[in-house]
Amino acid sequence: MAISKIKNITAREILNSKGEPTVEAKIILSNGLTAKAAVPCGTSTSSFEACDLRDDDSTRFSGRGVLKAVSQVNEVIAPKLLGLKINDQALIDKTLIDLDATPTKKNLGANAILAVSLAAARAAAQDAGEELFYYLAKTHDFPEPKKMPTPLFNIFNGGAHADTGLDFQEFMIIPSLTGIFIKTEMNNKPARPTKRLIQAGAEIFKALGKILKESGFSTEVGLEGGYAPDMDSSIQALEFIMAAIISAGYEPGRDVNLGLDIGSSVLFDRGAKKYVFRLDNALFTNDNLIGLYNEWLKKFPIIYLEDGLDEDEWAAWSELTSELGNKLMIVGDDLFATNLDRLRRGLQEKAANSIIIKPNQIGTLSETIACVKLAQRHNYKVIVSHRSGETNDDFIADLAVAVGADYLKAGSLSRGERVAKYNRLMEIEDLILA
Ligand code: 2PG
Ligand code: MG
Repeated sequence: MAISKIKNITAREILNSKGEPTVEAKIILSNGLTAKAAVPCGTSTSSFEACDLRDDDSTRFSGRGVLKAVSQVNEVIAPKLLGLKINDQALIDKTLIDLDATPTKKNLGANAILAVSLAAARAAAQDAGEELFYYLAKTHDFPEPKKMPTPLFNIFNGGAHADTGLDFQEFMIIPSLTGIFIKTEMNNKPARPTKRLIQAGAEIFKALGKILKESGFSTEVGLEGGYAPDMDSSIQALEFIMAAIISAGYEPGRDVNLGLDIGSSVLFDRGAKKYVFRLDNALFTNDNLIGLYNEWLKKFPIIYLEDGLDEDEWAAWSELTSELGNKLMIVGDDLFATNLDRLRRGLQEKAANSIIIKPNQIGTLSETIACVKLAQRHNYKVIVSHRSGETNDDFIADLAVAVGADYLKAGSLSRGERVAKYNRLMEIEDLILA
């Protein structure tokens, strides 16, 4: 089959789920097929992420417009890529990287670059007449996708993702297939395991809403669709979640475990080298915090701890991993920023055992996949993740399945831009198991 070439590339400014501008790119192929991709944007971003290009024009969107990034696609990127074969993702991404020529992609903007890189992959899959997850796996030398990632549902939003004073950023529930099978399916494997996990997540989310309401708390949601009430402490939030799991008919620790994204970099006072927890009215050193996590592990079925420490406290991360790494996933997000160099350092220093993968932290699909491969070679658990500012683009669901990720982290069971990813995951499961 003849491979199509890139005939046209255009970009436009659209809005993300925070009501802020972002970039959407569209590619038209020589055979007339078209594909689009839109990029997300973080709130509690790592200092080591690739840079979005913003307009800095205070007369529009408080300076957050992306018209410059759009024009980088239309005027600078498009002319260089026209005529390239759409199936050569490596060349497309290399051209983008070389054209930008900065380590942080600040010239063209990571938002401009990623929109084109992802749209190209989608166009190539269409050109091949294949599903995106299948095409990505095949063309990047992953085994044929058979295994689905476990979803991580963030049902309480705090930190920089809500205005509630809850210091920790994300409280997640992690339904476990083994537990749920034993309890509710009498050892019969459900025909569609991912659907069953998503069902459990949604039931617990609803149960939590009911309990919060009955207890006089708000059921408004934060940036990622999790509840965001004013709580007295992080422990109280965890206790509410435990109650919701039970009320929905599941058993904590067997059917459903817990995960936390502390988002601790935004709490860290670098001068004083202390974490400032306003809600608990406390200052913590790295050691205090590791001790606190240790205590919590005794009380709650926590199996996942993301950004438990500041993004540049390498020695403390190594200590955390050596103390708790055999009991739970120590997950680097801001720490690694989907960056190969930072992951290499982490591997050397035994700083973690799991990594968050966010394409927009690094800016191209090829670099994202290189980071996944290095992590997998070292037996790291891989979590493909959304951002707090999302669009309805569901590319990450396909990416997670294609690379055989252990988890997909896409927020709560509410807000269209969050459930879009879970809905695509269920669609993929149907395709794989058909
Ligand atoms: C995180 C992400 C997504 P943000 O910290 O893991 O949940 O948040 O996109 O704001 O960086
Ligand atoms: Mg995080």
